[in-house]
Amino acid sequence: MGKATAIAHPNKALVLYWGKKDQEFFLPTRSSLSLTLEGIDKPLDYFVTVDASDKYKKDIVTIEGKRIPKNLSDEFIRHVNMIRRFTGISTRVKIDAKSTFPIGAGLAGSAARAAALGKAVVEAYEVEVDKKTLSTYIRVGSGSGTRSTFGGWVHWKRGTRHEDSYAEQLYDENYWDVRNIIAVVEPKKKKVPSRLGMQTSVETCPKKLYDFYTEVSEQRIEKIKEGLKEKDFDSIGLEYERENILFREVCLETTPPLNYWSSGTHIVFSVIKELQEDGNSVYGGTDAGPNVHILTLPKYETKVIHKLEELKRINILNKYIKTRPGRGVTLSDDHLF
Ligand code: 2P0
Repeated sequence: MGKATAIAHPNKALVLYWGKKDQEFFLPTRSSLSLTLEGIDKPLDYFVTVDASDKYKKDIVTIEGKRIPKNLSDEFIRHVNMIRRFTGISTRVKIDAKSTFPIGAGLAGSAARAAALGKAVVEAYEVEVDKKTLSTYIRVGSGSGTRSTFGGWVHWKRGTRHEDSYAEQLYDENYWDVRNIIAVVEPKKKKVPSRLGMQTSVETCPKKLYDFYTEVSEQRIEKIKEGLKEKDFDSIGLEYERENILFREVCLETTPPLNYWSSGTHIVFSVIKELQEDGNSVYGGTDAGPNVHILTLPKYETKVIHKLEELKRINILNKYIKTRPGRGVTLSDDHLF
């Protein structure tokens, strides 16, 4: 038993996770594929330190040394309790976390948090697990977190039970220098949290549409895998946009409708269309929020930034965050306490 610190990054799904078939183990209804992200000008890191010791009579959770609301600390503890179930270790822990994510950027960070927490707990408990198993331990903290186990391009296979719903790295962060520029749009109102939103979609989206959404993920992943192999950026971009349209339809056909977009989102997409019409390889997608993740290549970056600067000047955009393929979860000697 000891102290361990892990650093993790968020990821952006190109084929999305939106629904669970098991609420306890976070088994998804479909497979997904993502790119782990690292900040270019500023870090996008989530740090978690875990100290496991018999000296703690109960679990303690803080963020930057401060107490946090019970619902948030319960999230951390629920995740640790799941890992206790898998490892048979019951030692109490003290946890502190720190994020360098920009405030109000709509990067919920739940994926990075779960990845850092899962890795730090396993290390503090001195349990030896391979990365595939680690990804399953992370998944039970936050579904999307399983993909942040690895750097670069990652496939989360939906599987049928806890052991076979895991993440697998397709290509690491050095395979291909692409850009994901996050256009941070002013939200019109607070969004429905992903966990609740996706469950509502599973329960209320017309079955035919949701079944199609589930089934199409495998062929979409295959197409993106082919595109990655050939480094065919436009074929990946087209699948990404198609996926985004379908995700939006699933959200809007949910009852009550989940309209995550705001007027700024529509404007960013029209700017992306203009850039495409001018022959630039620039593609957009969203998460469960109004921000647009613009996937492009370094050679188009200046043009994209120029357009986003214009949108900032007229207050359509709050800011933008430049990211590139990032590393998977790693350990650090720099403990938070
Ligand atoms: C994704 N999202 O694939 C999708 C796209 C949001 C939209 O995974 O309940 O925070 O912790 O498993 O992982 C966000 O959901 O939900 C998410 P839980 P999570 O990235």
